[in-house]
Amino acid sequence: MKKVYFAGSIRGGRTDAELYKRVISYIQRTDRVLTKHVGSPELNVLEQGKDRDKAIYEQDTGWLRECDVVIAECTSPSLGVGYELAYAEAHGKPVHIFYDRTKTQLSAMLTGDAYFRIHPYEAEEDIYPELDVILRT
Ligand code: 6K6
Repeated sequence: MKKVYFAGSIRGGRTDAELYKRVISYIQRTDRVLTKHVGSPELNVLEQGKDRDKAIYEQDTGWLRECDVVIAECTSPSLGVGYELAYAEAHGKPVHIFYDRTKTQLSAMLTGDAYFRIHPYEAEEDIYPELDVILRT
C-alpha cells in the first residue's frame, strides 16, 4: 500500500474540487491518500492566518517527505501545487502530473523538467488506467 500525496488547487481556485474528490476516492480503493482534504468541497479556502498557514505548510511538507509518490492534478493552476512539485523533486519523490489538455496548457517549468512524468488527458476516464499503472509500480 503506497502513501500518496495528492496535490490540487485550493486557493488557486476550486473549479476542479469534485474531480479531485473522485480521483482521491479511486486511489483510496487500494492505497492511502495523506491529503484527503484537497478533495473536500466544504474546505474553507478563505480561512487564513499566519499561524494557521504555518501549520499547513509544516504538515504538508512533512507529508511530502513521508510519501511514496506525488500525484498532482494541474488543470487549475496553483502556486501551492507548483511549490509542492518542486519540493517533491528536491526530495527525490516520484512525481506524476495530470492535466486536461483540452482546457489548459501546462507551464513550461513543468513540461520542460524531464524529472516530472506528465500525463495529459482528454477525458476523466483516461486518468484511472494510468493511476492503476502508477500505483502498481
Ligand atoms: C482548511 C481546512 C482544511 O485545510 C484548510 C486550509 N488549507 C490547506 N490545507 C492543507 N493543504 C493546503 C491548504 N492550502 C493549500 N494546501 C496545499 O497546497 C495542498 O496540499 C494543495 O496541494 C496545495 C494548494 O495550494 P493553493 O496555492 O492552491 O492553495
